[in-house]
Amino acid sequence: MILVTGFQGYGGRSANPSERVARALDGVRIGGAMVRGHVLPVDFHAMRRDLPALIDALRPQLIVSLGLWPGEAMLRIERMAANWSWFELPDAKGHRQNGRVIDGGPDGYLSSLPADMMQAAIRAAGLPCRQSGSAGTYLCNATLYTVLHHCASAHPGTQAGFIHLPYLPAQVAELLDQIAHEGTTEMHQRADFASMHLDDMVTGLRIGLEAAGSVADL
Ligand code: PCA
Repeated sequence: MILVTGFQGYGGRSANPSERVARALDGVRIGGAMVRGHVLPVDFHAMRRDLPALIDALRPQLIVSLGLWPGEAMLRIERMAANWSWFELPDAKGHRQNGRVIDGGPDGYLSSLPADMMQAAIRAAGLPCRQSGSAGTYLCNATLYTVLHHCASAHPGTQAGFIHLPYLPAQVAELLDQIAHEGTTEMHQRADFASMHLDDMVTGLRIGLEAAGSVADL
């Protein structure tokens, strides 16, 4: 089975595309495997506690976690996770993790997804996709680190990684209204207005999972 995780909304945003995509992919069949979509709260301690337990319970062959990266213009496959958090925003419980994701863990992990293949397949379908060398210092990086750390010790055969998503178009429309209403920032000061339609995100993810699944031999 394939585990796809998404996050609830955070930072005052009405929605999180990663939640919508994880729900849309739940129950989809990729190769011989079924996708299980799971939505996590934006809560550092809950993620650290619940995600390894979920992986132990489901024993997926492939894990792709998803999150929003405001301003990103395309599907963005993360290549690495750092054992460092610097939460600019408090999480849903008001916690700001500033320091290690896991005390005593290695400084970093590389994603075990076949990122080049996934990127090529997604682009061949006419959808924009790139790779990135940093998942940031907020909960998405902590999530990727936690998954890779857990798989390294408990599930060494599991392929795991993270894909950041752009805003949904409706979120940018809302943001534009909000900025105009506040009247404190000029449009040209902002660089976070890129968006992608939900259907394109879901199609891109499905194609990426098919490419990864062919390597994982699902
Ligand atoms: N994006 C945040 C955390 C939750 C989400 O969807 C991040 O990039 O860390």
